[in-house]
Amino acid sequence: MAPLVGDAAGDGDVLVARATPVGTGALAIVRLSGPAGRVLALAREMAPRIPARPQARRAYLSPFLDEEGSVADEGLVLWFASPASSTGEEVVELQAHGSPAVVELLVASAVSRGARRARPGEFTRRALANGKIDLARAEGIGLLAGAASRGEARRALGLVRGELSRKVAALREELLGVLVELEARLDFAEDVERDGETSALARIVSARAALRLLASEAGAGRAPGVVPTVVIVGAPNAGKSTLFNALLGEDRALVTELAGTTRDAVAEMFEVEGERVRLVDTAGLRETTERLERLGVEAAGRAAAGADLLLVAREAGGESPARGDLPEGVPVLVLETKADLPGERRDGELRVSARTGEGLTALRREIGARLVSCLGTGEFGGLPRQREALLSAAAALDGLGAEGPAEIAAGAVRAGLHALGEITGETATEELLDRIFSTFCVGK
Ligand SMILES: Nc1nc2c(ncn2[C@@H]2O[C@H](COP(=O)(O)OP(=O)(O)OP(=O)(O)O)[C@@H](O)[C@H]2O)c(=O)[nH]1
Ligand SMILES: [Mg+2]
Repeated sequence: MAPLVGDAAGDGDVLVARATPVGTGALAIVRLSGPAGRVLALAREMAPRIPARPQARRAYLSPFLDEEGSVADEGLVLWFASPASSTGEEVVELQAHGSPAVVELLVASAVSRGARRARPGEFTRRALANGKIDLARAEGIGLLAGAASRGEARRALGLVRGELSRKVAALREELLGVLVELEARLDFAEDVERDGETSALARIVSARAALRLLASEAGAGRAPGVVPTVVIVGAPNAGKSTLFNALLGEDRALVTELAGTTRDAVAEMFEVEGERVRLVDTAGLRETTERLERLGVEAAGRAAAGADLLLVAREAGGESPARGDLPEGVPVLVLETKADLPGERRDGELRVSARTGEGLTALRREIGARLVSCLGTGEFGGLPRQREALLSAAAALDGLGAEGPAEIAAGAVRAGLHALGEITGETATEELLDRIFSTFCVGK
């Protein structure tokens, strides 16, 4: 069975849902989607001014009737004939006035006339089932709706526009070609030249490299809404909290001339180079017997261990934290703070003064550049699932040698194709689709 044509596409129900956000606004759109003929018939009961033979995509002004047939509102109606619609089915959109009460009346009116309230993501799922979009693009739509920064929006849009889908489709094509070649060799072993074998192997090796490259373009594969964490650490009084406040543009953390001011790890969201980042200020690292301060130092260690980037603040002429105080494996950017004060300079360190603002622009740029490795260099956002599928496709192709039998190579290529199909949807199971679409909102 083609896995995409599951119950979501085949139940024959007319779906109804609000397509615009909850709350008041100038307009609210109620959308209906379902089998050809049924949607129009139902919509004409609700909006009697729709002509019997409407023109697709033309706006008609009509009263909108509630369950009892009383006029609940008045607005524009658009009819989209199947398959030239967002879901591929027959679609009607009612543009009502943006009151939640009116929207509910209209949805209830549609339900009383035989429609069913759509489940989260169900419209998109039908679009997927009808081949209007592929799974990677559908996920992009979900991400774009929730994008909270320029960077997130850009990467989600990359998915929506098919940046990942196109590359995955090209790799699938290539692997299918290799499979044909390998299977020809299985069928007509004697006839195939030795050349054929090396060509299949070379193609597998380069497809594998392309898969790994694509995975790195996709970045660390963050779940939506999980933003990178940048943690400021350093000796007491190094100017960490002042820098934290300067980056945020507000006096969030306490600053005093006393060493050991900060105790709790203080976290705030901020945007750097168009990316949302969680910035954390921490207690100065030092040996101490004072109980509260020691708790603060321990909290600083925990925050540092979970960081995607550490900003190590060091006063000009001051001490850097000992290597042993910093967690292993977390990228470090050493900063010389209080650059407005005289002091011994060290080459190659970024100099900043939270007091005068010197170096802050360069620091923001540098943070942005360092985060690329976890956010991805590609023009699309790699979801964890997509990145894992790319890597498991690559892993399936690992370890094939020129001497190996063609059956094994063919099996590996099939496994690679299966993993890639989970990105674009060809091999996605109902269970996977359920999981993905359950994160969408109703009306999508
Ligand atoms: N001249 C100058 N003074 C600064 C600068 N940044 C911080 N200071 C001063 O240095 C002192 C310590 O600053 P904090 O930001 O509290 O230092 P901290 O690293 O957070 O200190 P702890 O929380 O105690 O670890 C304060 O008196 C600040 O005014 C700077 O860029 N230039
Ligand atoms: Mg502080």
